[in-house]
This record gives sequence, structure tokens and C-alpha cells, in this order.
Amino acid sequence: VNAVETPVVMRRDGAVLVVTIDNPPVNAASAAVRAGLRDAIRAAEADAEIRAVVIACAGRTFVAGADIREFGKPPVSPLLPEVASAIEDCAKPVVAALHGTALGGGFEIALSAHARVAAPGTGVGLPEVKLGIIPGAGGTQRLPRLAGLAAAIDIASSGRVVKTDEALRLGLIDAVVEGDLVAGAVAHARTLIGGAPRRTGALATPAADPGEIEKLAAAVAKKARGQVSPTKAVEAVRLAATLPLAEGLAAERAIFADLVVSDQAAALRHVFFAEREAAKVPGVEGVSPRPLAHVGVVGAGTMGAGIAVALAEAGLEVTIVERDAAALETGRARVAAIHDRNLQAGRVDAGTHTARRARTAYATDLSALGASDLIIEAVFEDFDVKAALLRDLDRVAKPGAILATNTSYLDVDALAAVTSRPADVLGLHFFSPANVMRLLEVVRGRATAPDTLATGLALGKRLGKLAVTVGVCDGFVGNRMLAVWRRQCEIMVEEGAAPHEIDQALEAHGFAMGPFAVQDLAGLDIAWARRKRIAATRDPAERTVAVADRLCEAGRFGQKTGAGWYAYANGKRAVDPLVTAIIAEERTRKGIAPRQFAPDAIVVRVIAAMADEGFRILDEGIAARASDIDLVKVNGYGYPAWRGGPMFEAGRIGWRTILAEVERMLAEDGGRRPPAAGLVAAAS
Ligand code: T1G
Repeated sequence: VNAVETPVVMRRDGAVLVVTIDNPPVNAASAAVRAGLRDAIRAAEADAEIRAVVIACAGRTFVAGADIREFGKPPVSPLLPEVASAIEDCAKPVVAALHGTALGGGFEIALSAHARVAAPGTGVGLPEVKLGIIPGAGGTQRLPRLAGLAAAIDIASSGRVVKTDEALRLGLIDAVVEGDLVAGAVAHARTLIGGAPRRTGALATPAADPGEIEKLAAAVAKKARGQVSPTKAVEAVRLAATLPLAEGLAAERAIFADLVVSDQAAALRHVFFAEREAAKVPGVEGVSPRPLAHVGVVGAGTMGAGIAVALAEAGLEVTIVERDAAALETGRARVAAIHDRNLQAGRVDAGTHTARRARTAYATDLSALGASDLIIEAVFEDFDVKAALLRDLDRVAKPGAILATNTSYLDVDALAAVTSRPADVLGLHFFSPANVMRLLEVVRGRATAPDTLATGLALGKRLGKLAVTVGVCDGFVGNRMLAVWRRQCEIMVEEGAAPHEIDQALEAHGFAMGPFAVQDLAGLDIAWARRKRIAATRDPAERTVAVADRLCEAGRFGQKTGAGWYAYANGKRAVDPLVTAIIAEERTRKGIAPRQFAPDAIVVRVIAAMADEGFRILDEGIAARASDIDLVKVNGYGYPAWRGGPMFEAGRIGWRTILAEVERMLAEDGGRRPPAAGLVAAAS
């Protein structure tokens, strides 16, 4: 019988048993890993010649967590808590040798060991809350015993990665090992031989100031908004201060078991895997990106400056070009201010700050971009301006250089067509502020070559962005869905809902801000100008809501003019009877008898509208998959990640319900078109 390939192997190093886990790609704690670890501890206990144990991992990282792919399936013994307790109860000292990112269940395995040593640059953490759950194998009970309640609340409720120097300071690791990690761990284990194992679970949780803990807990609850897992993580951690280990572990496990089957956990797992799916772009797998060392940016306005900062932060050489010395100076100051703010906020050290500014050059002549591998134009959002610039860049740029437009909705195919190199042209739609917002829509033109697209995706990854590939249409995916969401909300206002009722319903659902508050923040005049620009080409049968135009005609552009959909006396947003009167006039003018909209009806209408448009986007091939659409809305438009995104949430509501709502919506919208084919198919 051939030996079952086990992901856990053991070898003796003198009196130390070295246990190595090898379960690519990230040594997830699968059922086989758990069984292998349990057997290794049993073997160590049974072997009199073994005096200590080291647990290490092959490959790129120590155990990066439970195997998320096992979630939702019936649990297989031994469960991770059992394995963690077997490690902790081992009569012989156990040392965990950490490298890469020891996260979640991986960090819990490490915490149940009697000591932890780490290679430089190792990260540890409990990111379970990002998956809508909490640690389920002792993390919330052992971490506070080592690092105290405050640090444990911070780490367990944020899910952030703690780097070695902080981990050392907090007592989460005992030593940093330069060079051969396993040899260092074995040496450390040897120093523990003969001593009583230092069981984390047996430590008393250090006392904490109740007031400080209350403040921390309140801050977590405020930040979490509607997401449940962060506050549950705090609740579990605080139990470590009052309950003996066994009871604390049982309580933690009960909370974990409750959350792991929740809608929020299902939604956040969907987003986790969607992010990895987004990197798999049809027709680009295995295509090598072109070299990227120097990037040019034309235009140093808000977007251009943010993009230039993001490029410099990623270690790229950047040259910024503006049309004249004055504009260039303004741009240079804008870029410097962002870098300086990062330094003042302690986000970077002085050396990094200096290096980033040093790798940014400035010019007023496009010829300075002759050596650039890729050039991003971020000039005024006007087709003719961008087309003229792309023509000039086409002449200046070296053969093979990629020309990227940062346009947020102009036709990338038409822009590519003005150059002699349409295959080298694509869109890189950054979101403001470009050095902060994670989402990047990579716009694939009809002529865009696969390696051009691969280079755009590689740049996105290099910048730490979430790159989602989209096709060419008005608004690509994000702004196209935004237009639909806004339109439906304005139609609901005309039909009887008040703007603040819609904002409140959507904010209660978890959206960062309702559509009317957002418009007042961004300014109503931008959309007004666009509506006027496309008025001539509008379908006369299309329903239009004139309220926003009337607000603009009255000079109510939003917060910047002290009034918009709301009034802003002394900066506080309030319902304005003037707006209520304008809405009533518009309803009367159209003979509409206003009807009530309950909060749930508002939410379902908005989700249905986005799902219908999402299916049109898929039917037209503008996005490769529904989860890409979810990622755009979650990462660029404030859709709560713990709801999964419009397509995921519509699926949870039920396609039949969504289709019925879409049919009602389309009938109210002049009945000009049928529901999206993909939606009809999903509901059948
Ligand atoms: N389970 C299964 N597969 C995983 C995985 C995991 N935990 N983590 C990553 N993968 C896959 C991923 O899908 C991709 O697969 C490949 O590995 C490379 O990942 C009891 C219950 C570790 C920082 O949340 O944060 O422990 O697409 O592209 O950018 O309390 O992966 O190649 O087929 O992300 O270098 C807690 C999740 C789980 C960590 C590496 N742990 N992973 O990032 O590579 S819950 C986490 C990450 C838990 C316990 C509870 C990252 C990474 P494919 P990647 P990366």
C-alpha cells in the first residue's frame, strides 16, 4: 500500500523532534494538516528520546489559517481547537518557528505552543473578523494572556497583521531568528529542555484599566457599523479576563460556530475568493507583462498627483508632466504635501519619504517621457483634450510604451483609435484619492493587446490595488452602476419617497452614505453639466426626474453652496422644506399621487436595479463575472463588504423576487425595455 502523502513530516534533530508542515500554497490547516500535527505531538510524547518539539512550515509561509475552502462543509476531526490544546498540553516544550504570514488558525497554533520564534519580516494576526467570524481555536483567549486585553482587542477586532518588532514588544514572539529559522528554533527549544513548558493558557490575563477597555470596545462598535464580527471578537477577548481557559475556549467556540454560518460570513468569504478570481482574466493567463520601471504621468491635478504618489510608493521611477511651469509647481506642491502627510502621520520613515520624493521627476515637456515604459494621462475629463494629448504622446513615447488613460467614462476605444498604437492603449481608472483607494478599473479596449492588459494588471498589483478588468461602455462598471442606483433613487423620490428616507434606509443597510448625501458632498453641478451635454442624444421616451435640475437652477450645488438636496445651516445637514416643496411640485406636474416606501422596499429596489444592470454588463461582456461587479461596488462605492456586493446580495434575496421588482421598476420607468436576459435566466 503506498504511503498516504501526508503534509506533515517529522525528523529528529538530536533530542528535538522537528515537525514540518508542507501544504501549498499557504500551509492552510486542512484536515490532513490537523491530523498530522496531532499525530506528531503524540509521537513526541511517546518517544522518551525526544525532549522538545519544533513546529515549522515549508514554502512561503507558516500556516496562514484554517482552510477556508473547508468552510460550509461538515467539520472533520480533529478540529483545530483540539490540536491547539494537544500542543499546549504536551508534556515537552513545543516551539513554533514562524515565517511569512502566520494568520488566523496558524497564529492560534503558534499561540498554543510554549514559545514562538520568527524570521525577520514575519507577520502574525487574527484576520478572522474580515471573514465575518472570530478566531475559533483559542486566539481570543491566548492572545490576551500574552499581550494584555487592550492589544488583544485591537488585533482581534481589526484583523490587522502585526510585524515582528511589534510582536516582539507585545510578547507575541520570544525571539527573531536571523538566518536558518529551523536551526534557530531547535536551538531555542534546547534551552527549554528540562524546564516546565510555559503554557499560554495557564497564564493569567494581565489586569487592564476597565475604562480604557470600555473605550476601546465602544470605538470598535462604532467603526464596525453593521458588521457583527469585530464586536463579537471584543466580547470573546474580554472573557479571557474573567473565565478560566476551558470556559473561555468554549464560549469563543460557541460565538465562532454561530458566526461561521451567518450571512455576513458567507458574504465576506465570497469577497475573499472574488478578489482572487478577479486576477484571473480571460485571455491573459500566462501572458508576460512588459517591463515596468519608469512611469510617466501627465497632469498633476488631484488625480494625477495621487497616481504619482501611488507609483512612487510602489518603488517606480515617476516623471510628472504639466503644461507649464506654474501648473507644474502647483502639482509638485500637491505631490509633496501627500508624501509629507505620510511622514508626519508616521506612516513612513524619513528615509523612505526621501527616497519616494527623489524618484519623482518633473517636466513641462512631453519629450521627458520618451523613455517611459507606461504613461498615464490624468488631464481634464474632455474627449478632445485627451485625444490631442494621446496623439502627442504617441509621437513622443518609445515603441512598446503603453499609453493609459485615467478617464472615468470616456470611450477608450475612440481614444485608442487616435493613436498609431491602439494595441498599446488601455484605461487605468483610479479612484480618488488615487494613493488611498484600493480599486482600480483596468479598462480593456477592443484593440488592447493581451500583454498590454497583463502590464496594466501587473501595475495594479505592484501598487497594491484591487485591479478589476472591465470593458468599454459609458461608466465602465462602477459609474454605470452608480448612475442606475442614483436614477432609481430619484424616481423613488418622484414616486413618493423623501431623499432623507432613502439615505437613511441605505445607510441603515450598511452603505457608507446615502445617494443624496453623497451628491451634496460631490456637488450636483458635475452631473448637471453631463445631463445638459447628453440632453440632445437622450431617448425622449426615457423618464427624467427634473428635481436635481431645479435644485441646480436654484444654485443649490450641495455642501459647497450651503444647500443641495439638504440644507446646511452651520454645517449640519437638515431636511429643507424648500426641497420638499420642489419635489411636491414635480409630482403634481406629472400627476403622481405619492406613495410610501418602507426602508426594506427602498433597499430591495436599489439592489434589484443594480442586479438588472449587472446582468446587462455581463450580457454585454463588460465584466467577466458577477463577482467582479461585486468587488467594484464594495471597493469603490461604499457597498458594505459584509453584504457581499449587489450581485451576491440579489442572489441571497432570490432571483425571482429580484426579477419581479425589476419588472415593477421597468414598468414605472416607461416600460421601454425588458429585464436583462441574464436576470431572466437566473430567475427561471
Ligand atoms: N485557505 C484556503 N486557501 C487559501 C487561504 C486559506 N486560509 N489563504 C489563501 N489561500 C489561497 C488563495 O485562495 C490563493 O489560491 C492562494 O492561497 C494564494 O493566496 C480557526 C477559522 C495568506 C496573506 O484569513 O490573507 O483561520 O487563487 O493570492 O496575496 O480561527 O492569502 O492560488 O488558487 O491571497 O500572497 C484565517 C487568508 C482563516 C488568511 C497570502 N486566515 N489568506 O496572500 O496570496 S480563518 C486568513 C490571506 C481561520 C481559525 C479560523 C492571503 C495571504 P489560488 P493569495 P497572497
